[in-house]
Amino acid sequence: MKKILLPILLGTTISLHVQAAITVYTSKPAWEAAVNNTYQTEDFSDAVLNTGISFVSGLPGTVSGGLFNDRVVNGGDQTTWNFSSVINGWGGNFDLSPGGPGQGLQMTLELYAGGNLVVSSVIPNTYTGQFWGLVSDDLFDAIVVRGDGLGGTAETYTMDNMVYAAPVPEPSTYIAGALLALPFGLQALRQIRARRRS
Ligand SMILES: [Ca+2]
Ligand SMILES: [Ca+2]
Repeated sequence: MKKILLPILLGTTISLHVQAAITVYTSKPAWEAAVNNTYQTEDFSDAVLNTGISFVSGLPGTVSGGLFNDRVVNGGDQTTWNFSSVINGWGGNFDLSPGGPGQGLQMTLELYAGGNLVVSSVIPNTYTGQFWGLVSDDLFDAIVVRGDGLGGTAETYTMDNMVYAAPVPEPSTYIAGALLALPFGLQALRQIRARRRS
């Protein structure tokens, strides 16, 4: 969740702090709302993936039965999903019951700007098809799925209806929108613009 602190001292001083963050959603409607209902879905109905997405898997993973099937191991086999253009949202319906509950799944974002971010929330090994998704303040173009350490020696799982979203609107629009949403926000924006012109 974007945290915006807006101390407004009678319109004379405006300080704005935006903290980078990853927000995890276990409700698909909430995730959809967070990406403004603008996203694409790969439903794995056949082995031909949507244009611009691909995966590299150690096992390797397969598309069969209308699902993506894979097995990952903490410190071993992992799966990397690559996107040809940057995204800020990703998710899917995960079933970790195949092979029994195992290590759980841990995600790492490979950031477009360089470096990576480990997502602190993992997909628990109790998932049997529920939605799990995230939205990141930092754009990314790949996501790595690894085994976590919840139990057992691996995690065999399926994923269906993988969703991914490109960032809209632009960050400057977020800030303007946040200002407008606050009392006196419109007045503050006008004062900023007036100050810029003077
Ligand atoms: Ca499917
Ligand atoms: Ca499993």
